Amino acid sequence: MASWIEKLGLGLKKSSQKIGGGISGIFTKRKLDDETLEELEELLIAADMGVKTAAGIVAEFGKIRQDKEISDQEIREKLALEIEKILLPCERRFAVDGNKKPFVILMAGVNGAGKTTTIGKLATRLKNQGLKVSLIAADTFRAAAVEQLNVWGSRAGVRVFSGANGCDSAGLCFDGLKKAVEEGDDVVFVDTAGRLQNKSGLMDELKKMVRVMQKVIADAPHECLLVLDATTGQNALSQVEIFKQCVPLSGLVMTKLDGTAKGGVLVAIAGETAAPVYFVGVGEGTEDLNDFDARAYARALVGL
Ligand SMILES: Nc1nc2c(ncn2[C@@H]2O[C@H](COP(=O)(O)OP(=O)(O)O)[C@@H](O)[C@H]2O)c(=O)[nH]1
Ligand SMILES: [Mg+2]
Repeated sequence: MASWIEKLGLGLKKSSQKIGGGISGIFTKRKLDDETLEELEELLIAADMGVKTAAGIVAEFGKIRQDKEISDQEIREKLALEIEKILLPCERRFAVDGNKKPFVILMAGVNGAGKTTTIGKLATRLKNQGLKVSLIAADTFRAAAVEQLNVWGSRAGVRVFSGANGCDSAGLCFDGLKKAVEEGDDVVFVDTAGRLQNKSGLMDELKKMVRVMQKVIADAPHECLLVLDATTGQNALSQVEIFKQCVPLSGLVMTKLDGTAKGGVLVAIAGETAAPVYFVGVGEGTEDLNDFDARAYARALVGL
C-alpha cells in the first residue's frame, strides 16, 4: 500500500500538475526578472492561492539575485519553502482529550462538502484506536442524510443516534448527547445540515444546536470542525468567514483534493484566516483522510 505521503502526492496530482507544469513553462532557461515574477504571480493566482498570498510569495522571490539563470527545480524548492512558511502556523494535530467524556465534535459545512464522509473516516480511525464512538444524525432535513450516516456507522461499528425525519436538530442533539453520557461514550460526532441557501436559518440552527448541547455538557462542543470542499476554490474562503460567525470554529478539514487542481486554496485560507487545519481528504474511502502536514502538503502541491 502506498504510504500516506505518496497518497497525498497522488491526491494533489491535479494541483501539482498545474503549478509544477506552469513553473516549467515560465522558467525554462530564464532569469528571475520582473517579467517571470509577474508570470509566477499569475500562475499562483490561477492556482487559487489568492491575490494577497500570491503577492506575498512573489515578493520573497524578488529578494533572490536576479542576474543568473535559475532552474525550475530551484524555483520549486523555493516555492515549496515559501508555501510551507504560510501553512506551518496552521498545522494542528487532532487529539481527543480523555478528560472530556464524551469528547464532542461538531461538524459544520455546506451541503456536499464532505461532513458525513469525514465523520465516517474519523469514527473508524478512533474506533480502531479503542475509543467508544457514537454519531448523532443532526442533519434531520433529508432522510438520505440519516441513512448515509447509518451506513458509515455500521461500517465503523459505532452507534448512530437519529430521530424522526424532519425533527428539530437541536432537540435531537440534546437527546443524543444525554444518551452518549449514559452510555459512557468517549467521543461523539454531531453531523449537521448545511443548507446555505437560507443562510440566516442555517446560522440560527447551528447556534441553537450549540446552546442546547451546552445544557448537557457545559463546554461542548470540544472541537468544531468546518469541512470545506477544495473544488469550490476561492468560495471556501468566504465559507470560513460565514461559519466563524455562528459556531466556535476550532479547525478545518479540506476534502476532495484528489479531484481538483484547486489545492492552492488552502494556502490562501492559511494566509488570510490563519485557521488551524487538521485533516485533508483525498478520496471517498475510509483510509482517504490524512493528518494535515504543512511541509508534505507544500511539497506535494508544487510536485516535489
Ligand atoms: N473524491 C472525494 N470525494 C469525497 C471526499 N470527501 C467526500 N467526498 C464525496 O463527496 C460527496 C458528498 O459528501 P458528504 O459526506 O455526503 O457531504 P456532506 O453533505 O457535507 O455530508 C460524497 O459523494 C462523498 O463520497 C474526498 O476527500 N474526495
Ligand atoms: Mg451529510
